[in-house]
Amino acid sequence: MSRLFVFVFLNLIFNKCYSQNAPVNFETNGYGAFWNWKVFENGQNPPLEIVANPDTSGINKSLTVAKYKAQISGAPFAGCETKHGAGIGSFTIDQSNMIIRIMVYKSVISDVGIKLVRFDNWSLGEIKVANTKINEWEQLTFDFSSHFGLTYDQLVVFPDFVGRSGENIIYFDNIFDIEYVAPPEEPPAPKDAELTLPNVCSPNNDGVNDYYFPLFVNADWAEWHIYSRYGQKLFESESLTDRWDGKHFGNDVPEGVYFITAKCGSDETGNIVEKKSFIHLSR
Ligand SMILES: [Ca+2]
Ligand SMILES: [Ca+2]
Repeated sequence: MSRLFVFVFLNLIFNKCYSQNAPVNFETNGYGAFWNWKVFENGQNPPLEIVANPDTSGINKSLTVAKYKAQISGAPFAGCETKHGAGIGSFTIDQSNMIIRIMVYKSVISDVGIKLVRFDNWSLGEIKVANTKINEWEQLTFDFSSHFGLTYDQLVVFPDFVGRSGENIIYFDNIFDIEYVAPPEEPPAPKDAELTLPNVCSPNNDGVNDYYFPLFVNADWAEWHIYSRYGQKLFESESLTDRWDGKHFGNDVPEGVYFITAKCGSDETGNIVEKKSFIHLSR
């Protein structure tokens, strides 16, 4: 055996024994899915199952998660635990891991407990935090800063720390993971400009159709002209908000048919819409 090989081998052993195997994400290539989890104080103690994520639409989009069936006959402190020295490994609480996170998906609001246990079964007891949401993934945070410097080799999870009136299914995942930060929301896709040309105008001050104006939607610019049936330009505008009052040089134009040509566009999408229409003007 070469020295290098011995060195690498010992290094592997060392890292295996004295490091924290985290995050516990129950993925095929991650940690937790193939550990020897023991369920306790939970009636017949149905085993912890590793199942497909029941809801990938929320903050936990991973493939697999742990499923715990808290039994009606189980104690409030029913839970599951890793084997001493295996699974989670052996680790010391320091700055990097003193805030412990877990994601849970529950159908009821109840405490979740996390307990860390030393090789000789000594422990400071669990810290409990209740979920605030039901039927969606939520990340819970446990402050273990008062455990600073302590070394543990067992992880215990109490998924539903409460007296219960029925079986509660609890999914959990991503223990000892980093804080979940929601990705920034995507800005809405820009929309094309739209143009509608009404075909009536009745400038008689009765409050109905007294002004003529094209209807612009999502437009950044516009250009529109109104002509008489003889081709005389009576009104022109480069505004999205102008209105024609049916006058030309201050005088009412006669009733009859007029023409409008209009175009508008969106700077964001680059589209341009161009339309022509009749206007039936009456008073
Ligand atoms: Ca997972
Ligand atoms: Ca009118």
